[in-house]
Amino acid sequence: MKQLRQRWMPLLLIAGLGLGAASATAAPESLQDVMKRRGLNPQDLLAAAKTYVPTGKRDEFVVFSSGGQSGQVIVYGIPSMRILKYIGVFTPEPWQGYGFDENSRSVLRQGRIDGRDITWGDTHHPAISETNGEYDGQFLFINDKANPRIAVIDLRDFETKQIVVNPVFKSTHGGAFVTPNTEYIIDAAQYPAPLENRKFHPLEEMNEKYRGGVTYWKFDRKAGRIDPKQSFSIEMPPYWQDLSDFGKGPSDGWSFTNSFCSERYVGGIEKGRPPYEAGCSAKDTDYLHVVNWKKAEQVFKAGKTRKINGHDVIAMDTAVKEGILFLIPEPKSPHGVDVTPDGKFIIVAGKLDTHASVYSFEKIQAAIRAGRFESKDPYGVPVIGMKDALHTQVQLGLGPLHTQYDAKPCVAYTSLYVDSQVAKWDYCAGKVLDKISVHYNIGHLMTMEGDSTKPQGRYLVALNKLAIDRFVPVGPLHPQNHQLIDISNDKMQLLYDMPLPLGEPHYAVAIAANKLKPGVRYKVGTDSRTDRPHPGAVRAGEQRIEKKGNQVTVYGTLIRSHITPETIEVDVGDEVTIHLTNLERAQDETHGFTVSTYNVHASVEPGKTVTVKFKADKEGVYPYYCTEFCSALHLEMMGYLLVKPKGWKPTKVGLAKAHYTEADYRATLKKVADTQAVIDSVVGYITSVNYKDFPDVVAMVEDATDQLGRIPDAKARHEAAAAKKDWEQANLWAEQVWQFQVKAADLGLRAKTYLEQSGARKTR
Ligand code: K7E
Ligand code: CUA
Repeated sequence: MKQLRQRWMPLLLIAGLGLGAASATAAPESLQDVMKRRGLNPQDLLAAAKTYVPTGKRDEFVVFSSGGQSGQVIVYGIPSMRILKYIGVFTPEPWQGYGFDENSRSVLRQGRIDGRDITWGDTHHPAISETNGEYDGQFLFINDKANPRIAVIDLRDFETKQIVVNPVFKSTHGGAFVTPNTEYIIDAAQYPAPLENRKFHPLEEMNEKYRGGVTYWKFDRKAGRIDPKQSFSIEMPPYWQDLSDFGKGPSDGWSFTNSFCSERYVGGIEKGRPPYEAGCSAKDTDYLHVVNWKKAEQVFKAGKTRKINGHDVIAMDTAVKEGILFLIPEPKSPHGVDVTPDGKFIIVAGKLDTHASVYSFEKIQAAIRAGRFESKDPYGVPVIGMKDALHTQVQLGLGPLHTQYDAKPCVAYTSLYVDSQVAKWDYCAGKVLDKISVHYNIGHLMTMEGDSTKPQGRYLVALNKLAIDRFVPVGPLHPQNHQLIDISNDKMQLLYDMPLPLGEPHYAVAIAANKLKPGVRYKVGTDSRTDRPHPGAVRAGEQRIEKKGNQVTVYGTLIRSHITPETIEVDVGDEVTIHLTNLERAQDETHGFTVSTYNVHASVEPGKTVTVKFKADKEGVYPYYCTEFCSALHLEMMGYLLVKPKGWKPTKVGLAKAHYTEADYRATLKKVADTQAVIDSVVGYITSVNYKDFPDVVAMVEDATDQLGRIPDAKARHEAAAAKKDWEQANLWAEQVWQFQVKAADLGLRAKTYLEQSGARKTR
């Protein structure tokens, strides 16, 4: 430190800083100093201490947030609110190669509608797979409202594996929510439309020809995919179905979907009619749809369905006849419907009502069993009286939307959109416990594992629609604002504001971090989008280029810091397919791959095989290279695609020579010997401790051994060249030996650091 100060002193003097100033700033600030300088109060410090995660430490919870209009999923940690990842889902994501390599493009292609690529999504509700009602950390689902689709993300590698298109709806909103054992994922329609594809009916036929409904997507957990053939929908009246939730515990086997605009109002301000917003909120109540999905499943399996667009739909009259579908009035223009963790109650909040309504599952069942219905709706669906189904109603404030649950029994949190508040209340006793203001206009809110049977409490995130004055201005489009709130005490405490600049995240789910067990590498040669061996995978030494007619297929590999092959020669007009396998085993040793101006990109994590494909329709010379800074020689990890014009003949043979001398060769040998000494000392250290207890280190050691194993061949070549006094060849092959050493040493040093930081113990 003293030495450093002495070295910098002349510079400080030149910069015009006197000695006095230098020594004043050199004294470390105390906590009091920092508080004073930054204007922080003790409450701020407490909040900071509750969210700060020191370097080397990790978050307790992981959040999967909808990426809104970005069509992606945002992953961040709690309590730090640090962003960990964006997962490409409905939208191409270049870093992950999503949409720029063939394997991920095949996932995006599943999301085509009417033969059209749809490369954006309006993501709303993520859901984590559950086992016995608890989050199991295996899969994540998320819906696209605009283009009615659901995606499956595997949490073993955080990659999107499947997109399914809803066959009967034109927009969906009430998904994704899962059954307690993830047999089904629900998605409900939003805006009614004719169910038959490409069928026109005028708005005047809204009541007769337009329909809503609910889809139950069957999830095959073993395959890790939705099975569309085992999935079905229930036709519903053209009320605008909205959010949904599945029952659990006593209410397992049932699902709940609310609705708005049960007026079935048709606007048309152009024709002098009052607008949708007026007509759709005229009545005091809308309908909660109560569905016996276990019975619906039997009806579907018994074949009592109608095929619409090739998909099984249980018709409304069948649903009524079989006792599958019931309605209950709910006040007014409701939004959220959330089943309590014990499965006994269903809480509905009406946007235009100040109450939250707590429906009792037991009372609903009693009414159904007794055949006690107050009426039928225009489609013959039995309507249970509101008072026959209500447990209680609690006045919370203006614009209640969504409800989440605490670890403490009976405690719920409801977002108040108009009041910009979160209300903490007791749904058993029916009273408000606390309120906190948020900034501003909260939509969803989320507690830790809050959709499961075992909410973890602790923290709540308010997903606010407006950020207005919270952040440094960045133009008229503001970031979103996720506010972290401590709910572990009686009074809620606001801890942190996080700007999210990637679309409007409608909803988010949080899981205990220790439940996630993602892998760090693939089995060599895996197609990560199908989880199967990739047919284009090769091992070291099997690389080749095949040409059949105008089809050129490259079977290549990637390993620090080398792309095999280094040259790809094709004729203009050839169709080029490049399969690339990353042979690395070391953690985080990802290589990227792109070819200049052909709009392809791949992210090739350890063990993965990825394919890029393009038509070489422009003659010329196109460098390809690795796009991840993967080693000291990353910039050299490149090659050339040569696209030769028609009828091209070589005119010059052999490459330019650099003319190295014997002295150069001797100098390189010296460098090789010095590097070997470094390697020997690192190897000495690693083998002196229990490194075999650390799988990550074992992987690095394997990779390093691979690199060292390639030295004897290069060594034989430089020695043979030296014997013939071909100093050019001798020097270059000696350089190659050094390249292998450098890569091995890099791995060895990383392994050593890892072991030292992980407290490895001496074994000899
Ligand atoms: Cu924006 Cu759940 Cu789609 Cu409410 S939804 S806010
Ligand atoms: Cu591989 Cu850079």
